[in-house]
Amino acid sequence: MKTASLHCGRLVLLGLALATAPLAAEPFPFRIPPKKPDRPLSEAMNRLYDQYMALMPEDSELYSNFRYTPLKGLDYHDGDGTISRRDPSKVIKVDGKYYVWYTHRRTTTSAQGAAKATDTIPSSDWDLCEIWYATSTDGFTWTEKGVAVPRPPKPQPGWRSACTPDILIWKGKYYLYYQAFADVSGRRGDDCPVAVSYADSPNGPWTSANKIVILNGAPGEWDQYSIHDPYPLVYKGKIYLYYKSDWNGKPVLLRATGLATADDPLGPFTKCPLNPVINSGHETTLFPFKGGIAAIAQHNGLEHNTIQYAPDGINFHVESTTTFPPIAAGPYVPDAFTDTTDGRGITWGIAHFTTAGESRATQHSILTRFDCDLSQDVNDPEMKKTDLSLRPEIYFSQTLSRAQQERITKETRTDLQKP
Ligand code: AAL
Repeated sequence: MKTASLHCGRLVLLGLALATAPLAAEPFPFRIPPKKPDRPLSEAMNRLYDQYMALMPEDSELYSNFRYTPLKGLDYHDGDGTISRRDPSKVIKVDGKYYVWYTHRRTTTSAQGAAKATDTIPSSDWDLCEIWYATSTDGFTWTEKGVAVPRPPKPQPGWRSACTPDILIWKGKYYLYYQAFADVSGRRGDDCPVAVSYADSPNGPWTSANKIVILNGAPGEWDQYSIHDPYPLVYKGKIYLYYKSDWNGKPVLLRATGLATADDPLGPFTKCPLNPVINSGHETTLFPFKGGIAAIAQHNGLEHNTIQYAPDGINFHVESTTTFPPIAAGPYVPDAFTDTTDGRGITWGIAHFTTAGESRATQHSILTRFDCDLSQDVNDPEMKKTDLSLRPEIYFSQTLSRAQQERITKETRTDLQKP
């Protein structure tokens, strides 16, 4: 009822505004004025001039569509579900080579759910995992180098599963932040904090800090159960570590992004008092852009499939909507750690698809390359197209469920009986 009365109130106010607004002297011009015209404007046209960096996708540095290319060089056991790679880190370049870290699962079966999980049977695709890494000299063909962070012995953080890594370079040292599961994912929920390991080289050896650096919130706080997708950047002289939490619980699980900052990679991290700072997304991707931070939010929330921008790294707003954004993207962000005040943006990276495999028995995740133009230094008009002209079969692949068909049949029968 509250929503309806709020909506009604807004309509009344809008009606009053329209009734009192001076009628426009003349119709809006054919050629879009480059600057906001001094005349009455609708909410939509006010927003076009006030909220966005550009007036059209072709001119927006924070709009892009996305293109995908299968990676070469990684073996998935013919897709039998026993190997999974997912949740890649950002890509870094060291001595003329690209590096990426990711969740690596190698188990005798695919994920079987919490009830059937054992010390060797995974509950989820990211259970019983380690962090592995791969290198490349072109971003398309990758050579797997092996384990970076193994599961440590119980009861060290991550003994059940170490997954969903991201990389930070700080004062010449390398830091891998990752979800440190101390229980079977899915037993209560996807509950975990974040731990960190460090090394002098991207090739390791990695030393575990053997401590939790991003703690779960206190009971009743939005991030009490899960600290997911740690995503460190260097901004304003500090480590800005963005993370996701699953909150609100049953019956509707929500996802949002929080921020914790520190002066030292091993903490202490201070959570932003305005958390959550992004109200949608899942494994949200972020990068320095001009003097602020940009984000790609996908999967969940009213603002999913949007590209957002926070001039201060905290207060994000939607800059554009997009389609088929990369999932769990780890972009190549050359200025991720340079504490830049003029972030140049991104053009490619690694992401994942969690829907590989012909059935649940073989379900696994695979890594993919994505390309885009969210860069001040590139102008690729093909990446600025909004109408992707997708073939009918893409749409027909989104079929009605049996329950939806039954509902529609019932509604249609009822409707046809009406006069
Ligand atoms: C991912 C991430 C986190 C979750 C699970 C593995 O997409 O959000 O890492 O725990 O799913």
